[in-house]
Amino acid sequence: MKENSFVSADDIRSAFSAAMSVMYREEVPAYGTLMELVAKVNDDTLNADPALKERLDATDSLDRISEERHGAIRLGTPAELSMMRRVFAVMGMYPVGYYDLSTAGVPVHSTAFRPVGETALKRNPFRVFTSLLRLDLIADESLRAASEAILAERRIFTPVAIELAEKAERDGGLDKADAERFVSEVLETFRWHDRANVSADMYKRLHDAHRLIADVVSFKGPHINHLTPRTLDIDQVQALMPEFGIAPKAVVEGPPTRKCPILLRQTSFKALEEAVSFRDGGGDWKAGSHTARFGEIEQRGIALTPKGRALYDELLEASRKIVRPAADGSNARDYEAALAKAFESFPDTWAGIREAGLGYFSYSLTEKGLKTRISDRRDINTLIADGLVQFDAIVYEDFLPVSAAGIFQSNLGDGAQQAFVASPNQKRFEIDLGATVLNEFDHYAGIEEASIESCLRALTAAMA
Ligand code: OOG
Ligand code: NI
Repeated sequence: MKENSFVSADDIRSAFSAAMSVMYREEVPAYGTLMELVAKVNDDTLNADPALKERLDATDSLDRISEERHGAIRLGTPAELSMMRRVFAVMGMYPVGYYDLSTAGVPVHSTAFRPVGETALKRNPFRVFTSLLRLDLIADESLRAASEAILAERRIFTPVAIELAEKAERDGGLDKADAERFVSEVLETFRWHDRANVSADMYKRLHDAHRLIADVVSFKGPHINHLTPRTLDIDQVQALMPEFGIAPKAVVEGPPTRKCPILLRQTSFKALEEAVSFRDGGGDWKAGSHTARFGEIEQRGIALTPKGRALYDELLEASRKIVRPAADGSNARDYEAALAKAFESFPDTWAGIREAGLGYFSYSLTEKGLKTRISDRRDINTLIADGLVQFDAIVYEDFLPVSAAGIFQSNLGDGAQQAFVASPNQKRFEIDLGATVLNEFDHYAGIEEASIESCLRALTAAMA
């Protein structure tokens, strides 16, 4: 049989994230400035720490260290969400995790489309945090109906993008020419449109109901609202943003600075007010503005077990009971201090985290283990004590609802926060998505178990 000439999903995703980066830097110049700052801080960090450089060189692609790790979009209808799932699948991105943001005053629920296997993540970890607007949380019935009608009219995918996604599903992939066309057609969905779909009056009604509703309903498509490169020193980028002429959000979301990083820390520059125009009847346009797009940075640490995550949630909440970060940054120092204090009870050595069962680790054979054979299956702690097996943290590849809410909030304006009745509805989300989402905890546990199993298999195998 003839070898197929399909481009790998990983390569399509890489091309897509690179194209998106170029487009977004053109659309939002402040994002280009953030990228420069991140590259500088990453360089400085690596130069100051040769051991870190060596370690990253062995495990990551150093030359791509400052590239985008994620972006985010907000969709309006179930049909958009399920088509988006099919489009992302062509790029090897699958829905992982369910995030309910209604508790945090944002009328959406979300998943993250991301590569799943280790090879795919290494090749290019780009993911897209994807939210679906929940009109069911909007009290005003007439506004809800009007929003539904407006959304029902729009087509966020080009016909060619849909056609190529269908072709990829049918044939099992895309050849080079189709893959290139696919990337450029799909990019159209994420493009900014400065001409709104609605009148200024309608925009105001939507905006008064919730800024996020205005952002989703008023435009032709789900413009990418931020991209997020990886930084090796998030505190340093946060501190330097003002010097580079960009305004950081008040505080870094997530855990405090630690020796052994856990989960995910992220911060952003505040969304920019941009000129848009509204339909003004008879083909005329009326000038106005809209605030939605920003730039973010992230730094990742170890994936936590349910026990570790519960401790994280508990400590985060405890610190926020002492100081709730104000949007204007006025109590940022106090918040950082309260957070650091609360997290003193979270072990800060890899061995401590492992022994307490708080994090997921990947196990491998030591030099001694490689030269040793055993006749019995020992438990993992014994193998470590015997010096046969070592462990490395598994990196958290997902998101955090409290942090995501903080990112949403600081970019929806610092004004009044709205309260919704908490109403997670993963079932509904999955019906709309047309698939179930992967449970991130099961996934990390699976990686950990597989690594233990492979150590045991090697150790108990017959000597060659
Ligand atoms: C998404 C915010 C969530 C993150 O990094 O937690 C997010 C949005 O503003 O649409 O991207
Ligand atoms: Ni983000």
